[in-house]
Amino acid sequence: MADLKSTFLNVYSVLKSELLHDPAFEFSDDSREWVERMLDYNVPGGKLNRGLSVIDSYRLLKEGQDLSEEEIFLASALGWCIEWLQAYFLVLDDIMDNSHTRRGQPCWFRIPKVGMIAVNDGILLRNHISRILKKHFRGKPYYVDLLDLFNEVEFQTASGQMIDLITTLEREKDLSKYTLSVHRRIVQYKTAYYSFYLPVGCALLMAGENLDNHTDVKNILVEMGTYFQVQDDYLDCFGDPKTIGKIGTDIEDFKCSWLVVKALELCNQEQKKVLHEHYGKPNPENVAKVKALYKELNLQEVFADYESKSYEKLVSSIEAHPSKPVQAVLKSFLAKIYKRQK
Ligand code: DMA
Ligand code: MG
Ligand code: MG
Ligand code: MG
Repeated sequence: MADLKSTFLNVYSVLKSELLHDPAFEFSDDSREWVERMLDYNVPGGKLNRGLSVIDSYRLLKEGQDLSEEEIFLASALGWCIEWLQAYFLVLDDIMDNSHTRRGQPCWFRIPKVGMIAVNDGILLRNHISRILKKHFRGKPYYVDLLDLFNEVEFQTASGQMIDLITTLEREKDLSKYTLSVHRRIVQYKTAYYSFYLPVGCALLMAGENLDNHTDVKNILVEMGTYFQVQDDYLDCFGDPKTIGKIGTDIEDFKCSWLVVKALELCNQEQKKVLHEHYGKPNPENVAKVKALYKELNLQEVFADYESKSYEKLVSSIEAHPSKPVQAVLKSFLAKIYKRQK
């Protein structure tokens, strides 16, 4: 495992170096240094779960056959494309969410020299994906499907971000529209497709599969991604910032978080007043009031219950899948996130 990760990180260095010498642009020393610093700051510092799982999944689909060096390199390159996509969305997400920290360091746009240059850096990160795919996959029979998959998933993610953002519009603050079905729609689009379906979709394409034959796999992964984002919402309030590497802003930002949806379901009239008064305000006193209410409503226990039920449901839908290698892919993914603290 440690070995896989170091192989994976070596591929990062190769891809970075290729991008820094991309013949389509005449780099100056300054611009090359900027891009290198921007990449090192934003791309490789996360858990790398999404990226590594492309290699894992591909290996499982190959049912124990030894992978060639080329196969490992290509699966790693696709893994990195997902990490690049993630970096692109996060750089912009942190601006829009007015966040402070990410992966244990200030958000990229918070660096004084960076500021709104971060917007263009996000666009560059997005373009790097196409550059990597073109360089390494243009000759492959699945190249068109790969481009199509990345485009489709990017569109779904951006649309998810859009509904996340427009439900929190300042002028229209209205908690009554925060329901489980609204929450589900947001998280399915903003998180599940790119975090769960995309890595497995990449592995399936590399293995020569047609994605149209795998909608059942997609449905299970979208379910898993929904569970993953509920964990993210939970950790935003109850996680340890040192462990998760970011300070939560969902309460301040009036987000349609799983916690506020559950709180609205469980609260009495008086408690509802507290929510209406304090949710979505920037002061620490307001945030503290909301957190106290969450504790009063026992949301930690409600979450623990949701977590074990989701796990059981996922396991049974995975076990109902006809293919053993596909089951192995899905189980390995689930094991990585069950009861995660970060
Ligand atoms: C993140 O949702 C979704 C994308 C596409 C980046 P979020 O704002 O809850 O993420 P985080 O908690 O990491 O800021
Ligand atoms: Mg955010
Ligand atoms: Mg966000
Ligand atoms: Mg979050």
